Amino acid sequence: MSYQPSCEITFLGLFVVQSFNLFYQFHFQDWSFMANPEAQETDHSRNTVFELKKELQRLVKTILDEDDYGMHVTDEALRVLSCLKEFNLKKSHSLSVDCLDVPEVFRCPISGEIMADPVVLANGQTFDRPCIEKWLNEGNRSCPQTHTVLSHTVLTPNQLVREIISQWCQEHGVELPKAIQDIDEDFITDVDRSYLTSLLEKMSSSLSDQKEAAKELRLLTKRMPSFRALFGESTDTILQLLNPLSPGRADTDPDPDLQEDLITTVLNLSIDDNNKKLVAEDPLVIPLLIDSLTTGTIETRRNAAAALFTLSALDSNKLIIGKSGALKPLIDLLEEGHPLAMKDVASAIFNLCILLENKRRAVHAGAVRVIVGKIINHTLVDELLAILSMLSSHQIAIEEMGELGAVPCLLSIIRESTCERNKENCVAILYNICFNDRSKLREIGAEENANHTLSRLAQDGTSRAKRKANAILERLNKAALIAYTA
Ligand SMILES: *[C@@H]1O[C@H](CO)[C@@H](O)[C@H](O)[C@H]1NC(C)=O
Ligand SMILES: *[C@@H]1O[C@H](CO)[C@@H](O)[C@H](O)[C@H]1NC(C)=O
Ligand SMILES: CC(=O)N[C@H]1CO[C@H](CO)[C@@H](O)[C@@H]1O
Ligand SMILES: CC(=O)N[C@H]1CO[C@H](CO)[C@@H](O)[C@@H]1O
Repeated sequence: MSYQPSCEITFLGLFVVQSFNLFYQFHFQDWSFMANPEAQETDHSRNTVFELKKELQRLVKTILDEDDYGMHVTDEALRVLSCLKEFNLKKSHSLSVDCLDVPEVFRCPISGEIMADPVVLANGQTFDRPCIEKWLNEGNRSCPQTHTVLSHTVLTPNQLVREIISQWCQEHGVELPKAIQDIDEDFITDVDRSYLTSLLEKMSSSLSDQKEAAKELRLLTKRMPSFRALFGESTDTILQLLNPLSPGRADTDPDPDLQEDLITTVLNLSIDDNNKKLVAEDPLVIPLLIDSLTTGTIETRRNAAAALFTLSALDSNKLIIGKSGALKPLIDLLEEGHPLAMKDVASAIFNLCILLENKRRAVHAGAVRVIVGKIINHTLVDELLAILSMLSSHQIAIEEMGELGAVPCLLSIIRESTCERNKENCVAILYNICFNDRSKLREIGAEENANHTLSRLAQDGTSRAKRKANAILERLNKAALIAYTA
């Protein structure tokens, strides 16, 4: 197992999948456990048998060698034997799970069985759906595990845990228990649909009605993916939702709580892949989100940035968002440096700058000055180096970095950081800088002669880092700036 699910992951559910995409982009790593090499199944069961035999050997040795071996040792030996027998009998790749060390977190806390349909309860605990439904249907309104009273009884599928369990089962040649089919979905959506309609109608009503409905919509779109999907059914729903914030109505600033709830609802709507196009192409939405980067509570501003990040998953949306002028206010918000908002803002900038035109826009909006300043101040270094590395293919960006003293800063990160990805980004940026500016090449050469930073990286960096470091060293050598000893 290369991956252990944690409580945070189960709780954050779908949004985490989004963030993992980002993580993936920042780190350019293979999220290989999601790819399913089915061909390895036979190998896995062969490995399982091998493990069982080794385990048996260990147990038998204990029994033979030690006088006071405990009862549990013989029990374990019996269990392993019966597993081997089962495997032999079936000659199939499907072992019963009793034969394996199932990670505790895969088991439903109620039944103790592997979860076929993991769902998240209101307090963030994960259970198998049939078990927790039975519990709730019996009239219980508390969490079976923590005994906290539940604020509601909506169950949210935990896709990530389901994915991880299914992957584990494949790897171990275990058949995943079949999930009991969900209750009639049409019925749910019919009820939801009329509820949504009634909430949206309140958006044209009094301020207190609007506020109450917005709170409810924020909760529903946060907790129920089916509710998010409902918004995708018609273009009018978004329009109705944002009615209180629409430019015609706003002679005064919107109520800050109402604005926060509505913008957060837009964020959570946008998590649904099927909504991304619809939401971003509504002429009202992107300008409103951009506006919300500069007005309202910090939560509003942060969620507006997060919504822009989520929506920018589509290239066509990256274009719309960039064209609408989102980069300048995002960079201003980054510069402002509110710890709550920084990460979402950096994610949005990163995603948008994948598009060449947006890279240019970001550079013209002063991204380099802000980012280099933050990195020098040791703020959000990992994320910002990834952005800076992306921008460093732009001529003006390179010149600015030189002027801002990026070179000694990047070299010191290579010297001191323990993060390979950061070192790689630093050397990639230095590579672009030194091919552009001879005086900077000299600066790098002086550091190299004193500290051998690049030579060291060329020996034990990642393969991309080695390549870049060697290219710089070669150039330094040609320019007779260092005594090159490869
Ligand atoms: C860096 O930190 C110092 C001290 O906290 C602060 O005065 C300065 O404005 C910061 N610079 C940037 C670019 O954030
Ligand atoms: C070499 O590294 C030290 C820190 O280890 C640093 O203070 C010094 O400035 C570096 N030398 C040059 C020429 O950059
Ligand atoms: C209806 C009901 O109360 N069901 C269960 C609720 O939780 C208790 C334990 O806290 C169970 O004993 C009940 O069966
Ligand atoms: C507070 C809020 O409503 N925002 C939520 C939007 O949805 C994501 C994912 O479900 C949550 O993490 C946010 O808290």
